[in-house]
Amino acid sequence: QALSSGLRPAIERGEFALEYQPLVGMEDGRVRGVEALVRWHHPRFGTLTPNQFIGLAEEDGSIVQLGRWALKAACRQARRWQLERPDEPPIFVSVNVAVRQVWDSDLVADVAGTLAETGLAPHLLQLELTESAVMGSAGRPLQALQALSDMGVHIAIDDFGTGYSNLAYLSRLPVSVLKLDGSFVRGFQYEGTGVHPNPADEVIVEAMIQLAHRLGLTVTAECVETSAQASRLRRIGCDTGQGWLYSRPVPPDRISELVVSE
Ligand code: G
Ligand code: G
Ligand code: MN
Ligand code: NA
Repeated sequence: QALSSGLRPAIERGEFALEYQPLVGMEDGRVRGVEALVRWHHPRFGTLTPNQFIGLAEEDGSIVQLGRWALKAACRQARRWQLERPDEPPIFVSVNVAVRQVWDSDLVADVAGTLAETGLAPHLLQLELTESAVMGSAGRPLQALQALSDMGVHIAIDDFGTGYSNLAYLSRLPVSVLKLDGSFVRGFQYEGTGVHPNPADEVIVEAMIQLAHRLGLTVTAECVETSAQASRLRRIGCDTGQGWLYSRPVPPDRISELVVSE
C-alpha cells in the first residue's frame, strides 16, 4: 500500500503536524485544555486526516513511532503556551494513545522521558485511551496505567459508551476522565438540523454523568455543536465540552488567539 510504506520516512521528513481542539469548561466557557489531533501534510495527496492513515499505522506498527512523535510535539507545544502566558492558568494537552503503544512499547518510559525533556508538568498531560485499550488490561497495561497515574498524568477514556466496558470496571482502573462519545450528544437538543432528538440519550447521559461523578471521574462531552446542547449538558452537570460550537481543530497559533481573547 502506497501510504503505508511511506509512514516511517514521512515521520522522519517532518510531514506530520498537530492541530488542537479546545476542551472547554462548561461552567465558565474557558479553555481548560486542548486535544492534539495529528495531520499528515502529504507531498502528493495533500493534508490527510487520521482516519486515512491511523489504521495503516496500527497495522504496520508505525503507530508506535508516530505516537511517540505526537506525544513529544504536543508536550513541547503545551510547555510553550505556558511560557508564553506565565500569569495565566496553564492549559493541559490531551494526547491520543493507540492500543499498540500500551502493549508494544514502553509508554511509561516514553512519557517520563518526554516530560523531563520538555519540562511540562505531569498534571498538564492527559492521555486518551479507548475502552478496548484498557479492557482486560491486566498485567503490563494495567501496570503502565498505574505508573502513569502515580506520576500525575491524567488518563481519559476516549469515545466512552461505544464499547463494552462499564463504569464499575473502569472505577477500578486509574482513570480520571470519561470522554462521552459524540453519538450520545448528537441525539439530544439537535434543533433545526432535521435530526430528531432522542430523549433516551439525555436520560442516559445524565445518569452516566452522575455515576461518573460519584466514582470520582470528570466528564467531557464530545461533538458539542449547538448552544442548546451545551446548555443542556451544563445543566446535567457535564464538566467539559469539546466540539464545533467552541472550535474546530486548529493550528497552535490559533489556540493562542482563542485563549487570549476569552
Ligand atoms: O482529527 P480527527 O478529528 O479527524 O480525528 C479522528 C480520529 O483520529 C480520532 O478518533 C482520534 O482519536 C484519532 N487520532 C488523532 N490523532 C491521533 C494520534 O496522534 N494518535 C492516535 N492513536 N490517534 C489519533
Ligand atoms: O479522538 P476522537 O476520535 O474523539 O477525535 C475527535 C474527532 O471528532 C475528530 O475527528 C474531530 O474532528 C471530530 N470532531 C470534533 N468536534 C466535533 C463536532 O463537534 N462534531 C463532529 N461531527 N465531529 C467533531
Ligand atoms: Mn480523542
Ligand atoms: Na473521541
